[in-house]
Amino acid sequence: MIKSGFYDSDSNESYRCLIKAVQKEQGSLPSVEKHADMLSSNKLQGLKEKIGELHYAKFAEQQERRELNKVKRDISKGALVADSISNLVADMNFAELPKSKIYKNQVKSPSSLIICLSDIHYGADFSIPQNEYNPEMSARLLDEYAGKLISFIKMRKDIIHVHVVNLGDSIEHAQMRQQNTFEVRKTVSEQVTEIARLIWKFLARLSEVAYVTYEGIAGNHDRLNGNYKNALTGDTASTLINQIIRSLAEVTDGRVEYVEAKDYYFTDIDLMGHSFAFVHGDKHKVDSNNSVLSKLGDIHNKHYDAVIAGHIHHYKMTEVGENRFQVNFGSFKGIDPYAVQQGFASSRSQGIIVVNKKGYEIRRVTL
Ligand SMILES: [Mn+2]
Repeated sequence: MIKSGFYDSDSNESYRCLIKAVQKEQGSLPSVEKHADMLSSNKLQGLKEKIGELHYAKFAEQQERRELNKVKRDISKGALVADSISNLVADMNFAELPKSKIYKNQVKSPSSLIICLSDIHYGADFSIPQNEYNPEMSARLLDEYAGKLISFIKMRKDIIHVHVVNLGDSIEHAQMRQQNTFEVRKTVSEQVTEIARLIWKFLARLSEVAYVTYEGIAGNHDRLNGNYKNALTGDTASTLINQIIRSLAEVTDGRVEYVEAKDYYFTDIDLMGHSFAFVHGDKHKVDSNNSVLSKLGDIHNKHYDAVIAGHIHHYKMTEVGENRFQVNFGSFKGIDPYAVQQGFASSRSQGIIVVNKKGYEIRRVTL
């Protein structure tokens, strides 16, 4: 009745019977079968309406959830970086750091040193007959590497400016490959903040004996989204690490200087008439394609002396032109279960380039 527009119609039983009696007299009352049909189709209609309402409610809820997730994502992106950095800075006891004596305006290096950090894979945790590796070892090896470099710089006496270039894969990540989740310790955010702190310590130690600049590019393990097809360009651990180092460099004024890499995945350094290009090695197959050096030169309109990469976890140097090289430096991680499975073996190593006006020398440093 309400649906037919009679809002104030009576609804008592006698009234209903009266209407029925009139309908029967007029012959407008439906047969028993038709009546059953009507009932079921009314029910069906009612059901459809209910489902429609539910659908709508669900849709509205989905919309709301989508909005909420977007807000959550936006907040967490900013909050993660901000939290990581503020916790790190709050925890840092700057008084404990070695005093830095050399500042930018004093720099006139007879020779310069490029120090590469590659494939630290912080967070990897495994023990196999051939090798073991874990976060504590990453810290120890970074310390050892710093010690070797400091002795070398002190011995040379002609190196004042040190350029540190991080070639990527600073973290192991946690969701990259299904099969490696059991060889991983710590969450991605812990991996990022802890390795940033260790890299900072490494830079601070070097700043005892040289003026230090730092820049870093991303490797395949640095992608925050494990699936490379869904990965946003630059959404990487190395972007976070760079931000942390930049913030620390700003508050410690002159100890270490942060330099923005040319790109998330590429950088280059011009030094005393020589030019060096740096990539991780996953996108540019430095180890197997000898034309990478000249191609990078074409893209960046520059004559590069050498291209330096990491990625393959072993040292490899190929002369691709007259005194021009394609180089892969080794890893901190060393041989891992994946390498064993693939039949590769290699030791831990990193690499440096000593540059002066007369030339340059690429060296492997064992760890
Ligand atoms: Mn790697």
